[in-house]
Amino acid sequence: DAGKMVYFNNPMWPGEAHSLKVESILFKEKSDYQEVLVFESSTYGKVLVLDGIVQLTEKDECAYQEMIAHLPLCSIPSPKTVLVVGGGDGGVLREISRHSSVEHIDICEIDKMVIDVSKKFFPELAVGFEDPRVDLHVGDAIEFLRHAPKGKYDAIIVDSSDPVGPAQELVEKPFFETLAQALRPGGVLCNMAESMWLHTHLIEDMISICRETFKGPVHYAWASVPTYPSGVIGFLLCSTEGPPVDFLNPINPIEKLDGAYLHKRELRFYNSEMHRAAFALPSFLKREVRLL
Ligand code: AAT
Repeated sequence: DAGKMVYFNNPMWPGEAHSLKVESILFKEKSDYQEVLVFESSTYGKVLVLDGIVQLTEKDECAYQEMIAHLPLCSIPSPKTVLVVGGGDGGVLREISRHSSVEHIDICEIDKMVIDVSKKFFPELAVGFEDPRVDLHVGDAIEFLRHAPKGKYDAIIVDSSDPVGPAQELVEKPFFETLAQALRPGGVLCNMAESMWLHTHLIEDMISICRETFKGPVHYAWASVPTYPSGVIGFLLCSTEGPPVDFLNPINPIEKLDGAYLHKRELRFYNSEMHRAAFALPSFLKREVRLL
């Protein structure tokens, strides 16, 4: 309702709510997988909400999409083949398209309604679909990865929703095993990894699954995203056995890219300094997830 605050409550963040003021509701429908809502907010631009959870706002999407894409892609010399899991809004595609070394981008999004809604209401994100290197697969990523050729990808970016609803299995071990198999030796994974304030146990579980599956170090990075619960979001980074990857010092720095991409949008959040800074962790997190 216009002029009212909308409060986001969810068992993922018990005992608190975050809220935004609504100017107008633009879209509200149930897809086969989730409830899809788009509204115009007073101060964060348009907002995409799935099953009552904010997925992005026009004002702060840059932080999430730029970090989840460039943390992995700037950590390997010349990424060529990339897979995006989820990400149906196109924002991560928009970021990947800045990398001219990339030859092929597969994206597997379960919900066609998210793609359609983004093309209608979020053209600054959906522009990512216009990149001719993009190959869109509408379907469940679990199924897609079961059939993915082994060793196909240099990088996989898991831009999925919280593990309630269609993304439930995307935080479980069998899924990570299929991710590892789909990566080439020395390939990299960047996985959305929730809030260090709210989901320490979930992060701990994901880290131990990744340590077992990828048999190498697992790194945690984070960024400020004001409209995500508790205002931060994390990313898990790991690589398959092969040429060692130094995530902490970008070998393929964004500042050296040639700028030959279709959309001309400037980076708003990510740079090499933010890349390095993202791996600095508070002491409590180092202790709790045993990253010390
Ligand atoms: N870039 C915006 C941020 C997102 S979108 C997450 C996407 O993952 C959604 O479009 C959802 O439909 C898709 N998705 C969920 N489950 C699956 C699945 N099994 N296979 C393929 N795609 C899936 C994430 C925001 C994170 C919010 C943090 N609180």
